[in-house]
Amino acid sequence: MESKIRVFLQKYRIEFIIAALVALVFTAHSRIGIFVDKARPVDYGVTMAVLSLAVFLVARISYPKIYKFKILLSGYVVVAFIINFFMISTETSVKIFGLNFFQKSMSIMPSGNFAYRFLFTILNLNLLVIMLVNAYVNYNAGKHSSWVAFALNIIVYFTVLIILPAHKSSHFVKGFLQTHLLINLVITGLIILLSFFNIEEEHNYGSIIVAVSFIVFYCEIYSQNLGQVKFLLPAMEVIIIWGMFAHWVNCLHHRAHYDPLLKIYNRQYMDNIIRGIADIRFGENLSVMMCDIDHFKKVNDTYGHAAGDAILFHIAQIIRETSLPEGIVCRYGGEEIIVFLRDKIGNDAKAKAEKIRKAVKAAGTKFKSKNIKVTLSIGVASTKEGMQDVGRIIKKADDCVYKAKKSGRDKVVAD
Ligand code: GH3
Ligand code: MG
Ligand code: MG
Repeated sequence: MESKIRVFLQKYRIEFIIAALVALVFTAHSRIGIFVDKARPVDYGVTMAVLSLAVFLVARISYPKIYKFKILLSGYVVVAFIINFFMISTETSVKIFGLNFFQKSMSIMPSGNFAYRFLFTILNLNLLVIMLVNAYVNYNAGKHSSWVAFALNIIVYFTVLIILPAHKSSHFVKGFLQTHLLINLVITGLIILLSFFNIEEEHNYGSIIVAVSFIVFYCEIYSQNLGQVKFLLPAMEVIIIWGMFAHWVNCLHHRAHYDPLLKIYNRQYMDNIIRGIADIRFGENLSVMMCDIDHFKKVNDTYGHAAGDAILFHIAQIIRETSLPEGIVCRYGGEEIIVFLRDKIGNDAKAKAEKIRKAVKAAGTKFKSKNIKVTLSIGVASTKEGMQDVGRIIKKADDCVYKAKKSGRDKVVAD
């Protein structure tokens, strides 16, 4: 149990959340809010502009290098939020089409800071979307949707502000102000919950979003205290920039260990695991599953090598997803994939292998309007002696695959 918690804390990047909490406690218990509120608007504006530009640039520059849609999207929505914030908090009114609507008086309404509360709630909602979107999207699709999200954030926000007449009496405003706390509680709660999943494959970008959501939540509740909010916004941006960089470095580090076709760990990383120099800790109880696609040569011959590649990628993803959270998945050779299972031995490991076999059998890979199905043969071997015994169980799992093939394929054989 204790080692499980340790493993979890290693993976879960708690430092971002601690940083956010420190910023919140400091803000709540110091007079920093009053101090910031008295700062010259120009100084504050310049600070925020520089930080926002940095958020935008880190998001933009990292994207072609690591293809992380979530980073790009978070950069864009945060900058859109900052633009919105300055539009409603600026002292001077801005005339657009002869209308004076971007002025401070607009946001300080008798209805209890609707404009600010609504703005923070939208940002929180954006963070939830970032948690939910697919991490792997097409390069251009990712670029375009980030711009769309950016524009939507500004357009939707001001549309709501402009079309809501006499804010105080509007049903929407009333309803929102009655439920805003609950809404944000649910959103932040969901973000925390979602951050516990897919920790490894995301290098836990989720914990960064949780940290930001805490700050957003606080700002939403205490939005009437503009000085505190104004102090927390740059703090939030610093956390985001730090998080993006940490994520970027992590991705580059992992890239060296990834198979470019299958998007799982490569053989070199498997060797690192075996030699105990990978950043993964296994306990005493450990299993190995060796997966080999059945009659894959025939698939290549029938549908072509490109179809074979697409299937191989898809099968690797199924194995990776089904192996979570205990399984570490590496490409062993051509169409052979090895899974290291932490804390699962004997029948538990065999059950996991069965789950993988069934998932692969049930799924088909779409390729040029064809739905191609394949099956897996899996060999499983376990040990209670940890990594020092791994060489022996890999050999055993390999022998088990051979037995599975001989006895008709589409089977799990355990030692
Ligand atoms: P079985 O395992 O059921 O005995 O039959 P098999 O046809 O799968 O036999 P084997 O495992 O010996 O063959 C592996 C084949 O996988 C050979 C090769 O054409 C194919 N293969 C290996 N790597 C790749 C790859 O990266 N892409 C594609 N398309 N095919 C690959
Ligand atoms: Mg093979
Ligand atoms: Mg095969």
